[in-house]
Amino acid sequence: MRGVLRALPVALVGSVLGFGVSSGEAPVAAQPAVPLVRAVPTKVMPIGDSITAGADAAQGGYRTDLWQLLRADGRPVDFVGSASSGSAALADKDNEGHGGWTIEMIQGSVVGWLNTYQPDVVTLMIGTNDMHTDASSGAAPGRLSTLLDTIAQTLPNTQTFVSSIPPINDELKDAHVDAFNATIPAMASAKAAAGKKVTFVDTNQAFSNPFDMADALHPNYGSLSKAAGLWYGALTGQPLVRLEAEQTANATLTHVQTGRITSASGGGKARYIDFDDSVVAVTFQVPTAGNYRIRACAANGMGTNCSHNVAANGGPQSTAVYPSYGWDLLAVSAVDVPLNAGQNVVRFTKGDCYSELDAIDVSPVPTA
Ligand SMILES: [Ca+2]
Repeated sequence: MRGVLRALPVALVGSVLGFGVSSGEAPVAAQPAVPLVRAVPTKVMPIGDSITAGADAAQGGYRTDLWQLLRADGRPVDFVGSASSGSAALADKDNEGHGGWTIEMIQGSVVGWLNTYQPDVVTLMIGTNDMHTDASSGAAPGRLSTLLDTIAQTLPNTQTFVSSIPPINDELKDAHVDAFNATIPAMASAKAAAGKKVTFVDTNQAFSNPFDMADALHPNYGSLSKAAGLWYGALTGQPLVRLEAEQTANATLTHVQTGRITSASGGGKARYIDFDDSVVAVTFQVPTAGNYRIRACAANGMGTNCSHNVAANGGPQSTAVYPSYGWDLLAVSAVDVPLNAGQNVVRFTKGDCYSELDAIDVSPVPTA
């Protein structure tokens, strides 16, 4: 599987990270939709409903951490749209997320948006309100197909990434969600085969636990942070692997506390990394030696920049610096470290003041 953790026998320590690289598989040479280098910023238009507008603690949906991940690479990017929402963690708040909107409502406005803002990339996640309000949710795939065709006809060079939608905490409605989501991969493939720039992104997998939802319809911030990593992988061609800092399958915690925090990624964080001997030692395996990018996702409510010291395998110490966005939000800080083929231990220790480590996102250092 691409970019996901594989469960391992207990005898092996830590997780094995796969990054879509396997022997015999031809490398994909396509330029990422949001590249590292571009003369002008890549314009990204997030289109959707309240989940995209931001019904979570950060009021920015997946946009908050997608923005942070793209910026952590230094990618020139410009979110565009007629709406604006988000917290201090999201510097570029422009979007086309519209609370309560169905696919048909997006259809009614999308041509105007596209002509006005001329996005290079569209991220589209829509259909939850169709499942929630429409007894004929079976018509939703046809409407989504029409919407994708409209986008492709209006801006043929724009790359559209269409996502599955999150679950709904209602058995009947969630069955409709599953049926709707199941139609999207083949729909996207058929558009692509017809020369339209459409790619499927399965972000539904980020919302697999009951605590991933803030309410019946809306994912919470932590799970939207997971979804942001999936969007990032699609837009950059560089899949991330997320390792939850609080989970003992990933990390050995010394003089650190954990606890259930329902809004956090994975339902918890490594907290009170506040002593000289506090350590979060994240252990995992990578298939090949090289330089890897660790995106540390940490909460900082101290009102000033705080940091962790980060070192891989006892090597040189780097510093992950986190702006203060509050204890319920995350700041994403990238640190590049050399890793060995096989097992690695990346240690996080107390730096300036105090931050809570929620998760790390790992990939080889991107080159495009
Ligand atoms: Ca976590």
